[in-house]
Amino acid sequence: MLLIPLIFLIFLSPVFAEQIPDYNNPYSPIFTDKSVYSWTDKVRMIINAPSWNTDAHLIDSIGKDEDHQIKISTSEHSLAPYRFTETDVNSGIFTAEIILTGFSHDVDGDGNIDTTPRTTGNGPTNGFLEVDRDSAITISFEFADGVVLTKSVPIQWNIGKIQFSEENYLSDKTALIRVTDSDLNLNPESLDHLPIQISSNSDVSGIEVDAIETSQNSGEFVASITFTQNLSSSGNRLFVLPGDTIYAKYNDYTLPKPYTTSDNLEIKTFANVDSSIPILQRLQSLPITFSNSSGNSLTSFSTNDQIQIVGVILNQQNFKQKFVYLFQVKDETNSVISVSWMQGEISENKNLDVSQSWIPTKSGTYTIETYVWNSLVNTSPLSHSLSRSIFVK
Ligand SMILES: [Ca+2]
Ligand SMILES: [Ca+2]
Ligand SMILES: [Ca+2]
Ligand SMILES: [Ca+2]
Repeated sequence: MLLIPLIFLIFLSPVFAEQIPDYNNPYSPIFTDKSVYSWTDKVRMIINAPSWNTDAHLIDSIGKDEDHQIKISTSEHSLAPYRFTETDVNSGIFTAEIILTGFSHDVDGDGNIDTTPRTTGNGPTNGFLEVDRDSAITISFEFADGVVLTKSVPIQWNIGKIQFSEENYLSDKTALIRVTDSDLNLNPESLDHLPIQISSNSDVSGIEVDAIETSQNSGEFVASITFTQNLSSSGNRLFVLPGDTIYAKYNDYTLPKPYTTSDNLEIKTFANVDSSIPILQRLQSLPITFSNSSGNSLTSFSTNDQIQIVGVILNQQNFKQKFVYLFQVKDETNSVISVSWMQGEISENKNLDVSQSWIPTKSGTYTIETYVWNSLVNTSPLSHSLSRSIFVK
């Protein structure tokens, strides 16, 4: 409670240093801590009324007497008289707060109403006021006989926002998801919760995580998740394979016009997850060997013999890896005379033999090169390329 008047004093001091009340012109020394409120916000109000500081040694209060009452109202409901109290014995600045209680509404689509609308209280801090979605609250104070000061502030719902803390994650990192929807700050005096659905390409049903409001009255909700490549999704742990896109979403049932109160909108976002292993180290490629059609090792080569070129790749990661293995044969002039490839997937912690046959038609020296890529489209190498030369008789 001590902090609030201080904030207002900082806010007010430049305004009132110069301003002189002129009751014949619009003069409204009533201030609110926000220019727009959501339906269940806390509203902090201040009225500058030095002439109501009747005792320089006592905390004065205003608004409670019938002739000069303060009224806080919407078109449907009102709190009156409502008492404001002086911030200090001799400040002439009066404050109060109320909590908006919205109207009966189901904010998460589970069929149950999540609000407790009520209008009660007489100030300075015990007030609750029912409000509609697109309305306004008006604070009025009969400052002097026949002089009524008023201030109106709109009340609106908002379309929520959701985002991951990064666009790209490595698979060993933690991801934060943040939702901003002040309409879901249902209780401005406690931390509210918001369930968020998270999924990945490899786990489309995914997980539901509990996002918690960052402070009692922030309307911002945060959850964190970790990734796993070899366990199933559970709690805040999501099964994700490197290369996946991950998705986060919730349904906003508190939408501004032109939506109606029965509409809802899926608020969603995505990010990418890549392996924490550098791409060139994801697979290991062993030196190629040669064999004949019966599988026996070849040490010399003749024209028109079928040569089986055999490579081995190793996946020491704890998740399966897609790959393209490409063979390329070049002659003495460095011209490519044969290219072939195979595409596949290698399981975690497994070796895989890959082979390709080639029949040389001319004698000479040939160079056989092999490449291991992630795909034929992006062609990022997953291991170093290898080459080996042979002489064909
Ligand atoms: Ca006083
Ligand atoms: Ca509900
Ligand atoms: Ca809250
Ligand atoms: Ca909303």
